[in-house]
Amino acid sequence: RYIDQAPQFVQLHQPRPGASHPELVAGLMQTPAGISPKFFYDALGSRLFDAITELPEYYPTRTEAAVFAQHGAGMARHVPEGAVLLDLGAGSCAKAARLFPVLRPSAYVPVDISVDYLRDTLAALQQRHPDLPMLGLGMDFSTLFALGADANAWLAGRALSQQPRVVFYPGSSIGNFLPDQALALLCQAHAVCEAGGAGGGLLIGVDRVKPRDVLERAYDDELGVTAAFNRNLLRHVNRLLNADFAPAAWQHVALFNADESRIEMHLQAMGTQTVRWPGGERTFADGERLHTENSYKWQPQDFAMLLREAGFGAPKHWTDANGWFSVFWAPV
Ligand code: AVJ
Repeated sequence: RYIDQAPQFVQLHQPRPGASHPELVAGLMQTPAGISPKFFYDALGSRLFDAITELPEYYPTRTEAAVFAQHGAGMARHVPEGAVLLDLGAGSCAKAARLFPVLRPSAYVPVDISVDYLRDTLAALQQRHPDLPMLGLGMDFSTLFALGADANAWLAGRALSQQPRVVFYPGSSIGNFLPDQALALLCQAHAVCEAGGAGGGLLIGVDRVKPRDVLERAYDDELGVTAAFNRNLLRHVNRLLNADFAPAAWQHVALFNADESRIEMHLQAMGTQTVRWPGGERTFADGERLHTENSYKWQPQDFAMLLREAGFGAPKHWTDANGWFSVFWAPV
């Protein structure tokens, strides 16, 4: 067969150079300063993240894959076939693609903020699955309710509105959110599932509390890929704001904050650093830190409670032999 089929694609929102970025500037002006981790994912940042997942120290991706490999059959007894599969933070779309044979989705709707990267990976995936309707959504899914009009019209046009909806949120990306924000996002995911046919739910990967040295090594690898990923944020900010961060003058810091149960990543100024952009500037003292990411590590019983609070039914739970990473199925 000769097929030249492009997936449908809706670009709802993307951080653009030249636009004003009040949220970004406000974070830079605060003390301590902070930048949202969503700004990691320009085209290079998405690729650096993919490289991180190959590192020996970065256990989450391969541990989660092992949980899916070992318990896939058990999961398939709960997760409905023929669902509309919504993939949050799809990135390379590889994890969802591995579920296609098991879940036989009726449509695939990946959502990612890194629009250009998603467009490329999705086009390749559509070639391999020419009969599976695919709709890419380029958006920041912390505003998931915006799934609304575009996606709903697209589903209605294919008579898929009444299929069950499975929200797939792997990789412990939920860890980027403060517990309150995580709850808000799960509530939105619940609303999205509830709007579809019966049997839907949320399939989500969550990283767990474990010994500090394992955690800190995973976020400060020997090759320095995570350090490059962290500093690349400054290159992205330079482009977005027309700012003049010198990435080489910032040291990568990753530490486990046990009180908050989260890995924190920071960039620490080596020497006094003044950063300028049209309309503003900020001076950082030697050793001052810019907070770039939280990655929460959950206890499974606490996460199960969060799912119930968000409105889901009693969750199913699978883990690996070490109890390092959990996958939950939370039915609507
Ligand atoms: C994509 C948010 C799950 O927190 O482990 C990896 C991002 N940051 N190494 C994580 C990340 C540094 C990752 N998430």
